[in-house]
Amino acid sequence: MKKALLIVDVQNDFCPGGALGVKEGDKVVSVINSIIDKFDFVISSQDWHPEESIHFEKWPPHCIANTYGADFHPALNTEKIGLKLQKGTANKDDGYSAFEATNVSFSDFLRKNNITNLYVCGLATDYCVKASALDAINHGIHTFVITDAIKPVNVYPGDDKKALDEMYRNGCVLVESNALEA
Ligand code: VGL
Ligand code: ZN
Repeated sequence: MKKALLIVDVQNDFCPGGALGVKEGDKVVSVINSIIDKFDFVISSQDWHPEESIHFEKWPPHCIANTYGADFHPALNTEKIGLKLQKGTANKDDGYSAFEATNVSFSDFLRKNNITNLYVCGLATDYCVKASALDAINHGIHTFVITDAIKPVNVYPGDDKKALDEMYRNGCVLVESNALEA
């Protein structure tokens, strides 16, 4: 039994002032930094879009590969990250889920490293956190969502509550960071 932390899309463009800034998106950083030592593995995902994508028919352009907007928030402790996933790299899909990473197979990594428990945090609750958590459940992983280490886009008010509900109904365990064991 190994446990891994998945840090979803804690990137400049999803933080206040960014191209798709999430309200208080930067607030997850200190929470994530405070729990990062509690896991056998730390994995990040990054939205890593081409300049042109059907994704940008729904969203303002953001997280273009190899730009400042696609970088991690500068205060995020990235030292422990052992696997960096890049997703949304094609121009014909959204690539919301970390399991859609194209640079490496996330599911192979989980299997090869006997990772049975995955703790999901980051941005945004109602898109990439949700898609990644639901995919993890579908891969038979015990999936936990750290509720004080996520923030929503909330295109429609209440999308965050709906997303948490959907994750819970599908078997995700909702936990707070202060309840995590060492
Ligand atoms: C995301 C909207 C568009 C996310 C990515 O990381 O949740 N949301 N692209
Ligand atoms: Zn995106």
